[in-house]
Amino acid sequence: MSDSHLPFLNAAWANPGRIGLVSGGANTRYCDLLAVSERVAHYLLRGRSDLREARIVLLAPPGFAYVAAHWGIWRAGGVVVPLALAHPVPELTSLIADADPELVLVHPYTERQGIPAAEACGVPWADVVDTLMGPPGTRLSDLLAPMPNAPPLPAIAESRDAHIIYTSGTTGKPKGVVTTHAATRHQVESVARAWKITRDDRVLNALPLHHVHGIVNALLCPLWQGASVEVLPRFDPVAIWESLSNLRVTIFMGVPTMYVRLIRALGSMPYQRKEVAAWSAGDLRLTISGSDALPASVRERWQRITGKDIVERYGLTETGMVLTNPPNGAGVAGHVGNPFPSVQVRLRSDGGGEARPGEEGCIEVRGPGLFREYWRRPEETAAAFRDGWFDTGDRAVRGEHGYRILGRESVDIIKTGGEKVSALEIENVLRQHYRVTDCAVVGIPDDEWGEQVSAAVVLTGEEPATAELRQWVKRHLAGYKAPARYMVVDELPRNSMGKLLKSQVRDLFLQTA
Ligand code: MCA
Ligand code: AMP
Repeated sequence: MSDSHLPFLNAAWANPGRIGLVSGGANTRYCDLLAVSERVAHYLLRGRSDLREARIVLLAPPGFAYVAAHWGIWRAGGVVVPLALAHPVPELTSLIADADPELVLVHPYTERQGIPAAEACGVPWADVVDTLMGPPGTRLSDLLAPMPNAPPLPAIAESRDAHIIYTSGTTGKPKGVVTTHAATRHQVESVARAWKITRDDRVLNALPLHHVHGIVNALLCPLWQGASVEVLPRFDPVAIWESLSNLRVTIFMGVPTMYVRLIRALGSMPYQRKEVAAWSAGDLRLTISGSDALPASVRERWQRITGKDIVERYGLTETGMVLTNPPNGAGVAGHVGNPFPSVQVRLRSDGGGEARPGEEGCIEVRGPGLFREYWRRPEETAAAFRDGWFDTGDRAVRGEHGYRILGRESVDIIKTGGEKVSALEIENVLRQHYRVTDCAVVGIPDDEWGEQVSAAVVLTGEEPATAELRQWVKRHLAGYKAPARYMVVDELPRNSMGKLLKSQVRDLFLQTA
């Protein structure tokens, strides 16, 4: 086998016989991941020596095929563009057009939406299982056979791009966040150092694999250390409790909604299974929550049930991980602790200078793990930085227990189930419905989802159309973006200049809750 000199492979080369991945009940050794990803790389190269940062869209559920394809794209010199399984065809088409890839890798599970979207963009597609893993019935031993005449894989400079990960912003359409191999390595090393992740760890990953949380923290970081990762194809609380009960899992990472669901699922289990499950969760070395604020009540309930603390941390797609409570459980509820190694954080006060301890400000971040640019958006990239510091748009205050997140500067950014959603993107889709003459989308606090996407609409015609509106949005955007709550109003609150007053729209929902 040839070595493509990427540091993320070092642990794989050093631990060939160890289990790297557990998926679908099958254990995969590091040497098997290396062998299959090498085949993937040669398939993608088709005789070329280097993909030279060509983008390859990866639209596959978490599992062996996803990981082999991810490694293969990197080893061939390509940029991985992971897209969400939840996107319907129009949204996928728009993301694929934006990424401008040379190939879309679909999977039997994603073909229905992936193929029409790729074809609408005129981009070739391939089935990651049939084409790269061999037709049904192909034996693993064939895939793992040496490729004696294969040319060497390219050497990849760390300054080259590794990922484009899409995230929503205040400007409507999602933006592609471009991260280099060097930045990804810094993100991984920073997480591994802060949480002391070693090859003896076993991480249970039930996160979607199109976000930094699922990809960098819960997949690449453990694989980089030579640890093993069990990936689940989707979040299923019962399957998670089973994995925790049956396997020697040491680390679990999730968004707050997942902990709410896990606690609820435990409540409906038979008594004996409940005891085993709670006992296994208490056996975890590390339980991490991030991507949204962890309610103190959820943390307390988890602690009561399992006897173990949830460690809360804070991060962004553009920066990787930024702040964390100590992994020994010494964090204080409502706080997200202090900066990760090699990450610099400061609070910009409303007056413009640096905020003093106890004074509110906007979080700014600097460090080697930051993204390089928003894909093909130079103006938005420039606007995101102030004197070399990235402006997160999140407000916080710093005290003796570290940072406490207070909320976001923009009312147009909503976090629901750990997913960042742009109110403007949803409003644009709602406005295209023939019954909608005006609308305002806001996030309303919710115990399960953090915030629930909610829409106030002005409609033409007599009959209410809210079920129809939800279907309309789901035809165009991922289901989690479709407002769950609607309010039909005669007009929306606006100031004398005609500007929409979103805080008043939120109040309308809160008054009717
Ligand atoms: C799904 N539904 C929702 C939401 N999501 N309704 C309201 N709000 C939502 N957020 C609806 C669906 O439309 C569907 O309705 C029904 O609920 C079930 O949908 P399903 O997709 O099956 O839900 P789920 O699988 O239970 O998903 C919940 C989830 C998921 C597991 C919490 O949202 C999730 O995986 N979240 C994690 C996201 C994440 O990894 N974020 C990290 C990004 P219907 O039946 O009517 O169709 S942030 C990041 O990476 C930074 C770096 C960081 O700090 O971590
Ligand atoms: P994303 O753009 O999807 O990467 O989401 C990043 C955003 O998630 C941040 O800007 C915060 O608003 C939010 N976030 C992440 N972690 C936390 C946390 N622990 N508490 C509150 N908000 C968080």
